[in-house]
Parts: sequence; structure tokens; C-alpha cells
Amino acid sequence: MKPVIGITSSPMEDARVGITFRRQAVSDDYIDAVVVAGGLPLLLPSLPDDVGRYLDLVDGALLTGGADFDPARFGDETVHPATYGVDGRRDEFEIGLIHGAMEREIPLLGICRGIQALNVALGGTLVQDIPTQFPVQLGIAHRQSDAGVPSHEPSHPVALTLEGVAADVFSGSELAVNSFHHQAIAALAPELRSVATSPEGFVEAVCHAGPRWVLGVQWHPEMMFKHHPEQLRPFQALVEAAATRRLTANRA
Ligand SMILES: [Mn+2]
Repeated sequence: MKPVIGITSSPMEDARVGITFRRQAVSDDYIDAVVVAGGLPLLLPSLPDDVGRYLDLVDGALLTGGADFDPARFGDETVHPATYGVDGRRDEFEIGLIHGAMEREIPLLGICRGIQALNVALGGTLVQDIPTQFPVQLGIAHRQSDAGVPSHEPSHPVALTLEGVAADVFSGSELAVNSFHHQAIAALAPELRSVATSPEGFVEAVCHAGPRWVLGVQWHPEMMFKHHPEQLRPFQALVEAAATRRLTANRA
């Protein structure tokens, strides 16, 4: 039986035929990656009061990319002018999902905003805007769309540390990744370990320091895997861990 992978959604607004629709949206790329990896995607709306019930339904969870966290969530009293799209309900839902999943030993994969969600939920902090706070970074555009690089192609390397979950997901000492972020991890949460860094030293992947199956990546493997098959591996590893968790939970 396919493991159920909960996928968090982004609030969106679009206007058609004179009506403004508010939507909870998930890109097909995330759904495709989970399907190709052998999981059954379950889209999760941001309903913080029901996070526990959603956790009853899933064997693993994927925290997707999206807009920025409220800086108050990581103790920053000043909101940088470049911080955008804050949605308190989504912040609360994802933080609750992370805490609940870790308690229940449900595996977690965080992508882009998702690695930042893991770090914030577990007590770390974020750089609110790389371009203005770290203006000259070896010429690396962490928003590669500004440099005209297609979304499925890499734009910078990361140096890998093969420990914990990362040892099962990555191989070699370096990986070429795409980049669509203007924020980054500042102080790493105590429970997390950095397992990939950009050339100027930003954390680009994390795993749990202890036994929990937690992986966060700052890039977007779901946009790359159709052209770069090694980028399917985080999703396969999540689905494998979710399948194992499902068996364990059913035995308990
Ligand atoms: Mn990057």
C-alpha cells in the first residue's frame, strides 16, 4: 500500500470573471515528485486546530516552498521591507505539523520555505533578506530567475556532509542545485545539523541531530528531478521512511 504523504499548501488569490478566489495551492511539481517516488499525495490546507487529526492520516509530510514566515516567529521584532506574503495561519499550521510529526516519529521533508519552517519550529532564526543583508556573495544569485537560469537547471553548488539522513539521500562531496530564495537559515536550531552549504556558507540542507527522520533542503528538487534524476532521491527516501513508519505504527 502506498504511504500517504501530506503536502502543505500556499495561500493564493486570483481574480477571474470579476470574482477574487482565495485558494490553498500546491504546485504539480510536488505532487508529481511524490507520485513518481511511490507515495500517495494528500493536500493539507492550513487548518491549525486540526493538525493532530491530519497527522492521524499521513505516514510522512512534505513542507513546501512559499512566502515568508512572520519574523516574530523567530524573535525578530523588525519586519524587513523585503519580507512578503506572511500568513499567520500557515505559519501556525506548519509549526504544529512539525512538532506533532516529530512526536509521532512521522518523517518530514522540508523544501525551501520548508527547511526554514523546520528551523523556525525548532528554535532557529532566519536571515530576512540575503540580497540587502549580504549584498556581495561571490556573485551567487540565490534567486536564479534574476540571472535567467531555467528553474530545472542548477545555478550553484553545495558542499555535502554525509551524516544522518543525508548519508542515505546524497552521495559524493558536492551537488549542483537550483536556487529560489531570498531568505536563509541564520542561527541553526539546536536539534538540526547542517549537511549542505553554499559556497559563501549559507546552510542549504539540514537533518536531525538525533534519531528523527527529518530532512530540509533550501533548493527545489521537485523542479529538477525530471531532468536530473538524482534529485528524486529526497522524495524516494521520504516515501521509504514513511512506508517503514506505517508498518511500525500498525504493529504498535
Ligand atoms: Mn541557494
